[in-house]
Parts: sequence; C-alpha cells; structure tokens
Amino acid sequence: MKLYCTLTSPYARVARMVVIEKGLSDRVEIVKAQTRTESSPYYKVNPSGRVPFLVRDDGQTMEDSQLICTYLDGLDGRPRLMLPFSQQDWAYGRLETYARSLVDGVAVYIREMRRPENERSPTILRHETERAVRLADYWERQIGHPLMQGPVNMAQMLLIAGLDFGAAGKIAELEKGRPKLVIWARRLREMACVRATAAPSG
Ligand SMILES: N[C@@H](CCC(=O)N[C@@H](CS)C(=O)NCC(=O)O)C(=O)O
Repeated sequence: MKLYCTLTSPYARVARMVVIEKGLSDRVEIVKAQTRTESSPYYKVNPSGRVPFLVRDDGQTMEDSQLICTYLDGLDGRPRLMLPFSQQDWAYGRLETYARSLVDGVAVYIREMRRPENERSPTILRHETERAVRLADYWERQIGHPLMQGPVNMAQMLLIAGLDFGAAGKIAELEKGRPKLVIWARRLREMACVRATAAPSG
C-alpha cells in the first residue's frame, strides 16, 4: 500500500503513527506528496490534493486521517487505537474530538500565516489563537483522564500532533505554565511512533 503524506501535516502524521504502532511499516510505503502546488502531479493521484491519502494494494483509495487510521488499525482484526466514541460513557469520543479540534484550529492558523502578510486576517489569527489557548487550558484539566494516561490511542496521537503543530506554527505557548500537560507531552514524545514521525525542524 502507499500512504501519501507531507512530513509537516499533523493529519498525515497520525496515520504514520498508526502504521508504526501497528507494525505495518513493511506493508505501507510512505510517499511524499506535493500539496498546495499548481499542477502538482499529486492531483492525478488524489483529486482533492489533500493528505493523508491511502492507495491500497487492490487499487481502492481512501482519503481522511480518521478513515485511513480506522482501516489500518483494523487490518489485523484487533483494533486498539481507534476506540469507540461511546467508551467510558462517551468520554473517549469527547477526548478524541477535543484533540482533533486543537489540530483543526492550529491548521487554520497556519494556513492563514502562509498567506502574504497583507492578505492575512487578524480576526482569524486572534480567534484561532484564543481557541488554542482555551483548549490548552482544557487539556491541562483533562490530561489526567485514564484514557489519556493509559495505552496510546487516537486521542493521544492527535493531541501530541496538535501540540507539536502548534509549537511549529508558533501559535502560542500551549504547554508553558501547564505542568501536567508538560509531563504528559514529554512521555508521549519518548514513544517510538511519536519520535519517528516528528516534523523535520526548520
Ligand atoms: N480532515 C482531513 C484534513 C486533511 C488536511 O487538511 N490536510 C492538509 C495538510 S495538514 C492538506 O492536505 N492540505 C493540502 C491542501 O489544502 O491542498 C483529515 O483528517 O485527513
């Protein structure tokens, strides 16, 4: 199978984490896609131009991190990363969607910052910065939840991808002054799948 990615996309990163965590590195080739480029050859592979994008061995294709991760996690018949939203009286769904919400907001901020300075919206930048700070406060309160402290799952993968993406995009200090989140993030960053998928610095 081929998994089209960029090395900076947090959505592609969680799919790459699943590949490593589920021992699929021999079966899934990571292919770098050229996104956001006029007439990129990648648009012939995936018309939407987004990553991650999976091309299965049978030729079937899948876009979107949630779909791809669910598929990859279930390949061995023992899914353990994509937990049911209803787990622990819906606590898992609440945690995973809040973690994805951080990634989504930071992605909007970073896209805005990529525009020429005179085209950037200060309103959007402020709105996303304030959202990210509120979510960081939320995570400082929630990070002790057993589902965030136990075996790795998609909520944890999304949160560490969101924190790293926020730090790379310099949106705000999301960990500073939030000691529980700092300890949690330090532990996550020691995991092999997190270390191996970190975006190149610079
Ligand atoms: N909901 C999608 C979001 C994917 C997404 O927005 N990917 C961005 C990279 S972070 C992308 O491919 N951007 C290229 C473009 O907008 O053309 C997912 O979870 O996979």
